[in-house]
Amino acid sequence: MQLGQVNDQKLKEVKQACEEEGQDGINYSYIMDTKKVERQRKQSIDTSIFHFETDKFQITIIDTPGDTQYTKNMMTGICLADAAILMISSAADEFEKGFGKDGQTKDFILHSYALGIKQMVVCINKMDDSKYSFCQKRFNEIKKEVKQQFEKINFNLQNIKFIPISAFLGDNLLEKSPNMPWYNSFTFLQALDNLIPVIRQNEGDFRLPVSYAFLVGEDTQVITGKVEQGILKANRAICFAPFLGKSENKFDIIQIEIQNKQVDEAVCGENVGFSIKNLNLNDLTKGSICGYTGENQPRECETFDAEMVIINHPGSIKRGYRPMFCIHQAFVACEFIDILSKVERKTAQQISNKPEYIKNGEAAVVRVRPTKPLCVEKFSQCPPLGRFIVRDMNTIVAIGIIKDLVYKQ
Ligand SMILES: Nc1nc2c(ncn2[C@@H]2O[C@H](COP(=O)(O)OP(=O)(O)OP(=O)(O)O)[C@@H](O)[C@H]2O)c(=O)[nH]1
Ligand SMILES: [Mg+2]
Repeated sequence: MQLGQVNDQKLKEVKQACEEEGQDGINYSYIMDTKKVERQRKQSIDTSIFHFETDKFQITIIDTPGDTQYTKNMMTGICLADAAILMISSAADEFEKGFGKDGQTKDFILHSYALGIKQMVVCINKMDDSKYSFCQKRFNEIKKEVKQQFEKINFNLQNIKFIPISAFLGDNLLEKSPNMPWYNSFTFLQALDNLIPVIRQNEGDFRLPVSYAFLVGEDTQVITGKVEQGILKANRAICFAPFLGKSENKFDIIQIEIQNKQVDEAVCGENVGFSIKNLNLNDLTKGSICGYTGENQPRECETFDAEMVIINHPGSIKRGYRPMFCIHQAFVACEFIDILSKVERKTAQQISNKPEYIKNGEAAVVRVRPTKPLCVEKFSQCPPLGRFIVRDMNTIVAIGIIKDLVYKQ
């Protein structure tokens, strides 16, 4: 808003919606929360995207929901990001609730780390709240606790900035806040401009996990997602894995768009949309990977060997365990068919061969079989498609990377 990049049409729509609901003033969360149900419940449910520019960067904000009910949507949002912005409320009891056992703050940090986020801007928001009113002590206490959480998982603290803000009043967003003279570091905008661009894997086979696939008109299908490796070019034949159809798995790209502008190609890291014809949308699954047809096309796996650290499990994990694996845009239950070895956490050196079970704090290499069609890659070959989070009973059980895999014949 302050950068003047929310266009008039959008503002008009938001103002009108607030008026119709009899609200006092404008609810700015409606800029991102566009669905009726999100506005009714006053919380984000799905991820939403907004583009803006600073002097230095073109930035795409992927707003993810914070409520624990929508963790899957949060994860798919994080997978699309190069860096994360964590909004923490400093208001009385709100920080404590979010940071507590049933809150989402710690999970967000762990998810981001496991999904490859290396840089984070942590905004301690609502500094205007009446109880603590721009209080330095409150900021320092929250910073200290959150910092400890990053230290626990060995997140590089040099890549994290903590900023006290009031999103409502604009304090420390574009300009230094006169209400917090004790704070002498980056504003939010400066923190964004100081992010280090992520190194792209433009080399290598083109890979794009499908975020959304939908029909436009009668016979055109649009696919959206982030190019995770290689370059997407028009006039190339593409295919998908998993592909559930019996018809030919080969499609010509008609048009590529980035931020509603037509382009000839999209390099690694871009969030794009492209159109094709003759695809039955039911032939894709959540997490289908798009690549070029040919020798190195994406393929379904039969099993994969996963190196993981067990973070949170109340008992011992044995063969037959079947938790949920969250990998790029896919959520698939996978069975532990063999625990191949227990390894040293830091060095990945083998400690024991074929242990009976593994438990909290231990690291292991486990052979895993997906219960549904799934396409993944070795971490060494394509990191974004080779890292995962294991979830069970609404918590993160383990995080890890794929060391090896066997393709389906
Ligand atoms: N006092 C104060 N309230 C704020 C500030 N920023 C946001 N709020 C209020 O906090 C509430 C939640 O805001 P949202 O923008 O919906 O928060 P969110 O993090 O997107 O929440 P989810 O979508 O559920 O994850 C709203 O009632 C806002 O008015 C602030 O700087 N100060
Ligand atoms: Mg929201």
